Amino acid sequence: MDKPAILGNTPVFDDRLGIVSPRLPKLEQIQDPLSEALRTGQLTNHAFHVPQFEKALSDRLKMPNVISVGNATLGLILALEALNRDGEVILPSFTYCATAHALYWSRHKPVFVDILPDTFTIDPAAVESAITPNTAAIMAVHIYGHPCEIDTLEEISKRYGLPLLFDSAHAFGSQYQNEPIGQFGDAEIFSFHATKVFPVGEGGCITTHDKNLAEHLKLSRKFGDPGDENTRFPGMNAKMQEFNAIIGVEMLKVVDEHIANRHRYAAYLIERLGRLPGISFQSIKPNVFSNYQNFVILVDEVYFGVSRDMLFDALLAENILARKYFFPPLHLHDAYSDYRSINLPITEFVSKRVLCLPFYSEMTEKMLDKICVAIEQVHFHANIVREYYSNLA
Ligand code: T4K
Repeated sequence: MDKPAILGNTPVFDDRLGIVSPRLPKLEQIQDPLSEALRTGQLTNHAFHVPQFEKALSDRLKMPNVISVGNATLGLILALEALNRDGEVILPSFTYCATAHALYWSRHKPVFVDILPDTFTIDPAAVESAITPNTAAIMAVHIYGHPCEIDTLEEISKRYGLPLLFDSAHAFGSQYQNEPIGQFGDAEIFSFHATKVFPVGEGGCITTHDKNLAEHLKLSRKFGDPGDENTRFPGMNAKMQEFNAIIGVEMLKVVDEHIANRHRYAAYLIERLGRLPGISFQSIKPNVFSNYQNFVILVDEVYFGVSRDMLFDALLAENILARKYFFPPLHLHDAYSDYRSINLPITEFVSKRVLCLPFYSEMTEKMLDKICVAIEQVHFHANIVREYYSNLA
């Protein structure tokens, strides 16, 4: 087997392979509505395409209330504010910073808890142990598109009378027990960021069964103004733009095909990389359907031969830009330095080993093969790669 590029060989890819590569509509598919928006100057304030997109989302998610927002971070803040409850919110530390930062902006205090070792989603037992009289809500995250243990979380939320929110930023198109993600808890918040399975640029939406909550959210994303210029409360500007909704309407037509592709690519990678000692994967539970927002491997240095960080560098030398989502976990970020000493052993174990590989809605077999070859080469020459590292030290 060839030596890896980090030892001086030619990289497997000539050009840099990024972690994501959004598959967007072709210009001709959106030319008419785009031209119309440009001609009329109707660019925002829910003119035409945003309501049309919301209706299409509502049909797709089988949810009566879908409230589009400018991005998921704003959606999280609005949903947390709308609870109108002070205090602590229980959430995982193994997530993107936006989940916790939203608590800062809604003036809640984060309580970070551990995750499950197989799916990396929040551990319901840890949630229950963290509940105190100060708890205001639970915020769970469908990490990498894998739904949380929703039944157990909903049961806990009911038993303690606590609102349950889902950060569903990763999970558009995922399902739990054959029902679309978006149907659960008090509200779910999706991201349509360029890096997501369902990309529109910047964008997101909140889904809820609660009509009153939906009405409040519709007001709060638009300054608190129902349209008579008498604001009912100090809302913010969290509106989606028409351009993003135009893209969204087209993306909805292809998202299932994209997710089906991702399943095929994931099966290929699991079959091939699963042969390597020390490489394991996020478990996908039988009662869920993941959209495979990310494809992640866990690297066990003892069996694979090199650490996750060495593999990351070695892949970079091959022109493969993997990402360490989510390392460090949030309780080890400077922004949350008060939490540095909390004990989250599974979170720390996973985040030290996890590596997200480039993973797109459209990939060629050659691309997938080359990613595997790059990883296989590093494993095969692990001793020399380690030696290379110790010479650097
Ligand atoms: N909750 C969770 C659990 C989340 O993961 C996120 C966001 C949120 C909430 C908040 O959602 P939004 O408010 O964003 O709707 C990225 C994204 O910016 C962020 O949306 C995402 N999670 C997070 C996991 O990843 P970075 O800092 O890794 O992005 P960046 O700029 O390094 O881009 C990654 C790759 O994507 C690059 O290789 C290039 C490619 N890319 C990027 C952009 C911006 C494109 O191809 N097109 C683009 O427009 O954070």
